[in-house]
Amino acid sequence: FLTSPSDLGVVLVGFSGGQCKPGVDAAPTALVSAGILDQMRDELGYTLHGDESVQDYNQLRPQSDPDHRGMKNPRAVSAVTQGLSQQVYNQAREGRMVLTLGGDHSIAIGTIAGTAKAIRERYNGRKEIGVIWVDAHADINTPETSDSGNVHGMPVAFLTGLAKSEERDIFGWLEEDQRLSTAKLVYIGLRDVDRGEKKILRDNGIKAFSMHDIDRHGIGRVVEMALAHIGADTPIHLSFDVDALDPMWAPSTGTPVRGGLTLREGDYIAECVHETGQLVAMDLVEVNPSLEVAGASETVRAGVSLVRCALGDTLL
Ligand code: Z70
Ligand code: MN
Ligand code: MN
Ligand code: MN
Repeated sequence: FLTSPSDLGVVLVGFSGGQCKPGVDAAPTALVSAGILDQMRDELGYTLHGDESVQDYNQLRPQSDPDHRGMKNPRAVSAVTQGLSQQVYNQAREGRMVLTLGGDHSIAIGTIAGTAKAIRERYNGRKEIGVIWVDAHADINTPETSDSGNVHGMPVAFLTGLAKSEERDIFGWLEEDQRLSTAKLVYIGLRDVDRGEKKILRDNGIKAFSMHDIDRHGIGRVVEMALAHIGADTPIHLSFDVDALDPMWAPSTGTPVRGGLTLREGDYIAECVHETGQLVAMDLVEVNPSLEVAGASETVRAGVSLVRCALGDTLL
């Protein structure tokens, strides 16, 4: 595939403005301290690119940021994700795999916008990315359907154009070549989806595998069906919210929901995506080491494991 197999662009995003709980901005530092980048370099053999010091994106606050259409911190999240889209695009444009460590899931507005644009350019507009969104939540609220106003519950709506904005400084910067087709999106792990989101998923025929589907078919069949939906000729952006895992393995996250994936099921998804050879970018988000502190190191370890699996760690 047209991604240099050994070059990894690293983007570390200490940002928590897409939701209300502080601490998720400390995740990149915790993951790096746990050795995630050293392992990529020394064990998986990647050459790393990008700034390995964690950027404090919480500093990037506009002077005044009142709620807009119910969204909290709209200009801050918009500014951070706009910058990120350029940062990820710059890495992907060089043919590198891009690994982004968040941060809350609002940052995917930037990362996916960046990959979407780079891949369209790489294939002269003849190819689009597919996204595998592994999460307990669908994160597809529009500002109008959202009860919380937290933008981390809306990234997929903005990326697909289901939510649009005329305000340049509130996601109005998103252009057509940075967007994702609803047909090229698939969810795995859903179990806490708002009513308005269920209607959006239904009305747009979006492919989604809930925990119920995993119970019925097993993780093996579900991943097979998810990859079949994306298609073998499609570059994949894997956006992995650690809360897809059961709180038993990932307790330190903002919105834990019981009845989730086992760590092995999460790792298996990541391994299968790696095996396709189609992976071009991965996000790992919503690790919050300041919540359920006793389980923080376990949550960080789970995150490291997911990234290792997606980037090509093999069992044998
Ligand atoms: C809810 C909302 C959400 C993550 C919570 C929750 C969204 N649907 N996403 N935790 N990662 O606020 O829109
Ligand atoms: Mn999420
Ligand atoms: Mn989630
Ligand atoms: Mn490999």
